[in-house]
Amino acid sequence: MTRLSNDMLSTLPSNVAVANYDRLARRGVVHLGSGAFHRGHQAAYFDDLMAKGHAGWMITGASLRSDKMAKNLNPQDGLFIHVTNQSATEGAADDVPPRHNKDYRLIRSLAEIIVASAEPQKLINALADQDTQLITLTVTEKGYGINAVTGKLGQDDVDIAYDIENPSVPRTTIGFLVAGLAARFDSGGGGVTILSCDNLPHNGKLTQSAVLQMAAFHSADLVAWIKENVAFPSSMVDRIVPAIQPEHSETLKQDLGIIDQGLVQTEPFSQWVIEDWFAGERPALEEVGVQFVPDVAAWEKAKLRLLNGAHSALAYLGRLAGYKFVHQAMAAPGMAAFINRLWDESVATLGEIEGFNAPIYRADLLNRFQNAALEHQTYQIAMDGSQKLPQRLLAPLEERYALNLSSPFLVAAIASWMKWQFATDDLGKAFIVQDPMAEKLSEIVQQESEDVEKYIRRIVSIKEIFSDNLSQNSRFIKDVTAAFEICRKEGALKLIAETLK
Ligand code: CS2
Repeated sequence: MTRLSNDMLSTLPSNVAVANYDRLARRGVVHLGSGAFHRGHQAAYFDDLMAKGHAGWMITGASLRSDKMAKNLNPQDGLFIHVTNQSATEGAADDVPPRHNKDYRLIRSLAEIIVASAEPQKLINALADQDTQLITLTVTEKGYGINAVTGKLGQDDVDIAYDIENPSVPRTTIGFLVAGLAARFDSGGGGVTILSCDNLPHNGKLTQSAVLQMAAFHSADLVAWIKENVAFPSSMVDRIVPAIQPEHSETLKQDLGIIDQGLVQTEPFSQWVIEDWFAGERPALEEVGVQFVPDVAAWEKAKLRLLNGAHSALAYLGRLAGYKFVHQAMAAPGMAAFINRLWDESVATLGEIEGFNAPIYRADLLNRFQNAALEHQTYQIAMDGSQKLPQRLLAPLEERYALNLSSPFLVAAIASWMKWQFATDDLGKAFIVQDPMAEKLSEIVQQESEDVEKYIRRIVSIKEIFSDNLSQNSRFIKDVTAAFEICRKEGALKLIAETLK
């Protein structure tokens, strides 16, 4: 069996769609964080764009530390298979095995992956290169080095502190961006756009703020140049891209007869809304389904609170109750009703959004969450909860308390995250809490597991997660303590049932 590469493309099965364009044309994009989401989302848009005749938007990818992606993709000349997977079981009788619709395509837009820790200068040069018009980022919520509450660059973070001291050999995303911009400034490389594609509110402003704070340690001239020459549009990205498991690669071998270590599988749905603020050349992404809008904030908020908020609820409640996949959690007793009620609470915090139809959006989300072919693991979504909770569940809750509205479903979802920190599910099975704050959270669990009230008080006093408005709100403390008690003593399914009563 052959591994995917340029040399074997003539033998690719005919059911794999391949777009034709010049891969040796300009590399217009540098992308930081070449994980599955980037390959399932942005890389597919640029593949479509170049297929439409807009040459020169090839991507140089980069991983900050790990060489895994480079080892997977570079021997394949950056090529990988992209599968969209949709279960098509509707109307089928119970005894008919589920049918899945799969569409295969080859993505050719990725040129290579640089490992920044091994070759920092190579990445800095790519960022500064005149050809680079757009720098895109998927570095996860924790990748911005900013304290979510104060908005300040986390100088107590060892890596950020290192980058301030060692600006020419940085370690962090923000350190590399600033080093790249400094080299661009020095070499007269011209304006550039830095486009965050992470699930954070105001992701463009956040990136700009982090970059300017870091640049201030270089020079005032650099800060002034960035203000003049670099655009930081916000964007809302949406596509469910579950992590690939070994069995998916095995299925690919059986289906197509090839080995692909860069395989990505995703759903048919995809959305990208970008604030129309560019420096340098703007790719004509509107021709391949991207929406350019004057202000993306309302879209980001709707997606974070509806899709991602429900995802986190499904992850904690569902996985605690023992469900491995999202579509299974959706079928748990009471879950679909719970999610609908959670949306009733969150949707009321959104206001009018032009072009956004909440009932249709919610109906689509239900279908997307029920897509059994995706095999999206609840555990994957549960990761990094401390970074996700504020924008997904805590912000709408805080706004609702301010209006004196009760929100039992948001509260129950938050309570299940508090129970998650005990690292044991309702069947008594232990798991690992993966979170940048795991150590601190686990210490609180160790010290206070016998005293529920103390436990809750200490958790809500974590300033990086909970605002003062919530931690000092006695109604919130009372509500969340009651929900947490049910979840701890009787499990997630009981909490769902009680909240629905
Ligand atoms: C998920 C997101 O893992 C998670 O936290 O909620 O990755 C989600 O699948 C995407 O935002 C969908 O666009």
